[in-house]
Amino acid sequence: MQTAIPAMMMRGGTSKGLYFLRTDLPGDVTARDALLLAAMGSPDPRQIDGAGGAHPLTSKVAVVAKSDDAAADVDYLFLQVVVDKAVVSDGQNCGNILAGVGPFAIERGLVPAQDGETRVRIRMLNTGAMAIATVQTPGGQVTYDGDAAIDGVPGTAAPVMIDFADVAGSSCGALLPTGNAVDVIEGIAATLVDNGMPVVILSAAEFGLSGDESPAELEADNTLKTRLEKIRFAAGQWMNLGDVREKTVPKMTLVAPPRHGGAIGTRTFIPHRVHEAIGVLGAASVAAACRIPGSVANAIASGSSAGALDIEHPTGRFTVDIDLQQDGERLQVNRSLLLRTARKLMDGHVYVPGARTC
Ligand code: NQM
Repeated sequence: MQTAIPAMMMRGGTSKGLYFLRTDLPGDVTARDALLLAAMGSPDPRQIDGAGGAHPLTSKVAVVAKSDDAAADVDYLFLQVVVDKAVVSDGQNCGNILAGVGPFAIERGLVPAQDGETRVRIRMLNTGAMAIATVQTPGGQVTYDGDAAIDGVPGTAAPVMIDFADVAGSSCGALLPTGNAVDVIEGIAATLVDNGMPVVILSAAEFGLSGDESPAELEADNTLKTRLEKIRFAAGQWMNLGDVREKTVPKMTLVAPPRHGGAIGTRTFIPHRVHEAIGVLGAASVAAACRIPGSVANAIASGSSAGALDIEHPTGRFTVDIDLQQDGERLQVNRSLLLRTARKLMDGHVYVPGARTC
């Protein structure tokens, strides 16, 4: 016997996952996680018996509900379903999957669509921070067609603008959790930053790399991975994240001078596979670091000191419009604005083995 659970599969930005209404999932977290593991086909490196795509970027879940917070329309909980372990983690947020939350919420009737575009105020439960997504809704219907292009996704689609007002320090308590623009860990200069995603920024040159290596080349470098993991464990403690051995944060971003006209080159370990592009909030954190005097990224970045920054990544660029102000010692990120697209891929039921018990 199988149990059918209503679900929508969407591409959100450069990621893909299943979107659920909270009311369609068990309230008990252990039962919910068991169901999600079965739905995605984890643990299994190929996720052959489920809907997951055998990579962290395609093994993601959004749980969406009407919000009881007057400042938000909907609540969004992001869950990372680990591909090869029986682990479901709420320990990080995901800005790419966030791009599909507005369209999904409108399609499921949680938010009324306007004629033209609809602003959806989203409370991101992983961190408590807010985002506003602007969804294209001509004639009061969500449209996925459009001419917005984002690197890492073929073709074009309708734009989803995402505006983050208050994400700095949302996981670590401060934009710079140690209070320093640079710390030295395992003999390597590192910037520990959280503008929505905890990220450790390191110069690729410190590891003898150009920063232009492919994800596959970096993933094949076991010595590099061992060194980065040692730095990550130490950085996790310094960033108020505790023991991060089983966590997917902090992300490890190697930076290098730009090669394609952008502000900075990046390669990001998330944290064990290398991102084919860069995460949304990961990019927002790197962009903030580019503007922080004395940081590892600031020393390498080129370009203007205000407005939009192009973060280069393995499949193109990611533009983040960032407003960071320094008031004496205090650094304040007023907003991080960026463009994503999303597309509904499937709407129906996902089937999991067995009868539903709760
Ligand atoms: O940083 C991958 C992704 C992400 C996260 C990861 C993300 C973000 O690209 O906001 O989007 O870093 O695990 O989906």
